[in-house]
Amino acid sequence: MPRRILFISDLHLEEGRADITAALLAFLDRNESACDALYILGDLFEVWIGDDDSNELSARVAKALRSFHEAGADIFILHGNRDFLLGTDYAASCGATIIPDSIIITTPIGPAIVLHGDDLCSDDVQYMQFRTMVRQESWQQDFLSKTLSERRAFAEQARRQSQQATSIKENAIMDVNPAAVEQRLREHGQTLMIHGHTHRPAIHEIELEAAIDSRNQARRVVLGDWDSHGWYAAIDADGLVLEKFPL
Ligand SMILES: [Mn+2]
Repeated sequence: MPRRILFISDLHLEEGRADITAALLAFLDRNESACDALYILGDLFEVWIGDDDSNELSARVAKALRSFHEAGADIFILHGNRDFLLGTDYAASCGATIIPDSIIITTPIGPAIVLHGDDLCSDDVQYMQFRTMVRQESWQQDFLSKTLSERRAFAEQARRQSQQATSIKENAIMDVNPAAVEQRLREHGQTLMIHGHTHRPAIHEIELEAAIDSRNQARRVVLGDWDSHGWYAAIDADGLVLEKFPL
């Protein structure tokens, strides 16, 4: 049983944001040897076009994660909607294991379901179609067989289209669908959910429509994106906290 678990997501690391990379390295330093497991719940990187696209940023991050792992923490990486192509080669270089979306984990306060959260935004039909396409093994194999410059061009175009679409979509569509949340909890028989993606950090106490495992309430923890602040959730025997710190 891990004694202290940390959760982060949505760092959106990129060359142009050296401050966020520095904040991650400092965060790892502060928590080294004081953490048994680190869960990265998606969008560690702003863009990921394949493990063969090696660069200074990914090498630095891998080195820092690896030494964090060697100091005693298991590291788990879950795919986000931006870095879903992050592969087992890169994860291995980080001393990390890739875990599937909506997996149940053990924590000092009981089991929890962890996920990126993008597939809870089910009102965004257009995005859900895109997600289904790019999560297919065949699509990914085809994409990864293209040259790096072809992949870069595709990623840039997808990003522009997503930004345009996001600016005209209603605010509510961009958040999770409450029925999808309860359904996901019920499918897995869980009453604690931790995710990122929406950039709306909060701890939500949910009154369930119908009891799950004889409980009428569930808790949904939303991690924050790293921008002006870094965000993390921590669980130990004393409970769960959601914290932020200035970058
Ligand atoms: Mn995301």
